[in-house]
Amino acid sequence: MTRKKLEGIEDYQGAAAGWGALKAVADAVRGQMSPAKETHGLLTMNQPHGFDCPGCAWPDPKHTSSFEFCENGAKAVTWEATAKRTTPEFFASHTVSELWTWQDYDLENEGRLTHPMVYDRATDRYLPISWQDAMSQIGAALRALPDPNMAEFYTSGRASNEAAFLYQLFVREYGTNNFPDCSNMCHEATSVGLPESIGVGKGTVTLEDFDHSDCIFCIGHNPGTNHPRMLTTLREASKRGVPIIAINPLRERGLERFTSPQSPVEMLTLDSTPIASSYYLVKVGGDIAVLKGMMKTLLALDASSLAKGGPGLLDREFIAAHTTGIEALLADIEATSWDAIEAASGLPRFDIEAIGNVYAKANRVIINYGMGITQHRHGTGNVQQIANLLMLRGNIGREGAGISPLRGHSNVQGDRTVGITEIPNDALLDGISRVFGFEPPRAKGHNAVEAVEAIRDGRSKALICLGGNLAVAMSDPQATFEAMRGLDLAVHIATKLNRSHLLLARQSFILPCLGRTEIDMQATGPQAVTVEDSMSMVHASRGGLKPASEHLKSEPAIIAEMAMATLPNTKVRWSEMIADYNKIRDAIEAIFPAFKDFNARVLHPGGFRPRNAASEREWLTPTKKANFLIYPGLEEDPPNENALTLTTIRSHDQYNTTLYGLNDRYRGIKGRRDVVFVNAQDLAKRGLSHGDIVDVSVDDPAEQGLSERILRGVTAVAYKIAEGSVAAYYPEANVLVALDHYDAKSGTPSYKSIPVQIKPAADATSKPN
Ligand SMILES: Nc1nc2c(c(=O)[nH]1)N[C@H]1C(S)=C(S)[C@@H](COP(=O)(O)OP(=O)(O)OC[C@H]3O[C@@H](n4cnc5c(=O)[nH]c(N)nc54)[C@H](O)[C@@H]3O)O[C@H]1N2
Ligand SMILES: Nc1nc2c(c(=O)[nH]1)N[C@H]1C(S)=C(S)[C@@H](COP(=O)(O)OP(=O)(O)OC[C@H]3O[C@@H](n4cnc5c(=O)[nH]c(N)nc54)[C@H](O)[C@@H]3O)O[C@H]1N2
Ligand SMILES: [Mo]
Repeated sequence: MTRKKLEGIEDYQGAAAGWGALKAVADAVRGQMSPAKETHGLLTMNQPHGFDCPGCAWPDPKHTSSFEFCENGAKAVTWEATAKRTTPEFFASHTVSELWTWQDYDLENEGRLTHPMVYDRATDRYLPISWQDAMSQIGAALRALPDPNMAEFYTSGRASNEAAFLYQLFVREYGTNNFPDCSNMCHEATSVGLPESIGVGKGTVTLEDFDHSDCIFCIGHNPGTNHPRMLTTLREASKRGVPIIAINPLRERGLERFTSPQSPVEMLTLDSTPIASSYYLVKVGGDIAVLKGMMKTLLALDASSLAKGGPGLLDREFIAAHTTGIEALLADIEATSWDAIEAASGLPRFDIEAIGNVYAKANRVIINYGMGITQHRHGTGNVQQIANLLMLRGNIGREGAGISPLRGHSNVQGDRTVGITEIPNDALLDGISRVFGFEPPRAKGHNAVEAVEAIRDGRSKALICLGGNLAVAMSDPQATFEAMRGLDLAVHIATKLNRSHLLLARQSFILPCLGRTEIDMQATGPQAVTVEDSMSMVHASRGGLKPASEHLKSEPAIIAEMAMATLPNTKVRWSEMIADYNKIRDAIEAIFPAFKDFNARVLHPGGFRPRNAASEREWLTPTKKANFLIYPGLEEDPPNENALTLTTIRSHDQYNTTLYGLNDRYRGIKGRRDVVFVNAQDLAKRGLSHGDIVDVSVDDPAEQGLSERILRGVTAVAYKIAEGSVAAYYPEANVLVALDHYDAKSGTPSYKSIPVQIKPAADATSKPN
């Protein structure tokens, strides 16, 4: 089929990374920083003595001798280490009402925040304020709330272990467990699902396991964009002939072919390494069906092996010694028909049997997964079916095998480890009470959706944000924005200006902090912080750049000052811990046994891995076994033949709500984001064609076509995407996600599964290109 030529939309022919990546970095660097800084910053990234890349949570190889080049890591660093500044003069010349009309990209592109600011209603501007005045006003406002549970304390996953630990300590001494965090919108289905299955809410593999694996699955994640350093690992495996199977509704270039910038030969010869050996375009939301189909195939192969007198294909020793629930699982798989599996997955039985065969033949399997699995109404069910599939062949807790959730933010996993959770366990609370001598609250707090609901309903009146852009990241901007404008107090600890800061409360503050790349100087000298990657390695991070402004404070220091200003009778010696972060780590060690000898072990280049019981086949579940768990049925929403299912995705030029630019190179999109990716058949069925301007609206039978949730005037792009599935960019598409559209078990918004209709744009004034 020849395609219409459209402005900014073409087919991308190259492999992932390669020269295009180098050029993209050069472009980003030119726009943001001075050359001397750039070289220093990039060269110390992910080195044993440098800073941890704020890009993603993929681990570093043990012996990092040369820095691993990564386009998107470099963009994250240049965006933070930019030479641009958002100063008091900037705020003086723009009212907040004016800034509200700016694009998100333009707000952050003003550069680093330099001064603490307070909103002034009379002039509709943010004005500079001293740290001391800001803190005493914030402390007074928090003390004035009738109940500490009327405040929400949000965390975004860049915060270090030290910052996150102090934050949870402050908030619990203040008296609440209201810890909405970005993890609630991300891997909560993992944090809730895996403890029930295997007793820990984290993955069980290490980077070394990839060297020993003989089969790797990539389900619902896009490593070329979101975990680019993973491509190096996948490339090695691919070169060893390991089958790599991608299950994804979109053809993603990073999963297909990769030119390694680490390989001079590939760069010079324009050669590339194929990544996925097979690629299956599952329907959005069809993963449970594929996983059950694979289990069905495995059980059939097992039965035929046994019938021929063979040993069978299930790991019966593992199942007997280590698990419960196998009978119920077998009954559920037995009762699931191939017709239903084909309908829900969009894949023919033949394909699923082929994947099941590869799985059954391999001895050491790793399954990686990301947001394509977790951000669904059945996200927890998805995660637990992955665990089931692995457990059937004993693929958990041995070398070269295991479950590998790819975490999002560079320290989102560590933040959880050191206590950022709305559902704290007794060990954590007893530890706090033993070490610090106050009684932390025991009642469950709010997750991210519950926090926004409480704010909307007026039950919560204060919002403190340790980083992030909660209002834009959250579903339902219509409801969320309005809710946040009803707050009494909003405090944002941030590096850059974003839309959440412009949703004004009665009192609003912006507190500028140091970034990862910068020197953190305290009374005893420059400090290091620690982070935990996707594979649970805890390691140190030391910034080397001069801070963006002399008025910046570190996140731990800001939290400590807020605590002292809020809690006059605090039991915690905040100043001592800020003077020397080793004391924060001592306190972490005193509460969490896994951090024994924290300060000594973190000095080890590459860090250390706190014990992961499931990796050693110790199951910290109530049954003391790993549990096979059932998800009834295959569908997450009632089937509706006319609706399409929309998933929301990240472009190659974005970090969550931060847009570095408007290109999405691997998907062939240039200079724009107003597109919806649709299968050509689905376009034809609706009488539409590539390039038509369409409205995407939520298919809500109750609203009978009167849905208020509409993404207007986007260009339909015919794309290699599973039939029945469509995709649009996050966060623009959040207008289509209702606040109550989430996984009932984990509260994770189902950003990846929204039933929609696509129709020619109502406003036909915008002509197709
Ligand atoms: N450069 C960069 N790096 C990042 C981020 C970033 O924004 N930019 N964000 C960070 C964060 S916080 C996170 S959580 C991670 C996110 O990393 P990913 O998990 O890769 O996130 P998404 O871009 O949302 O993409 C999910 C992938 O799942 C596919 N998908 C969508 N729906 C389904 C489905 O129903 N089933 C299956 N099998 N697949 C589906 C999409 O096609 C896409 O390829 O990346 C982190 N790293
Ligand atoms: N539709 C849809 N919605 C989604 C998703 C999706 O796939 N689809 N993904 C969800 C996911 S996985 C996540 S994790 C959330 C992300 O939600 P958040 O974590 O809240 O959002 P970010 O865009 O990462 O936050 C960017 C802001 O963080 C601040 N910042 C950057 N670095 C630092 C720092 O070092 N310190 C401090 N204090 N601030 C800093 C800057 O001010 C910047 O503007 O979005 C969720 N929303
Ligand atoms: Mo995330």
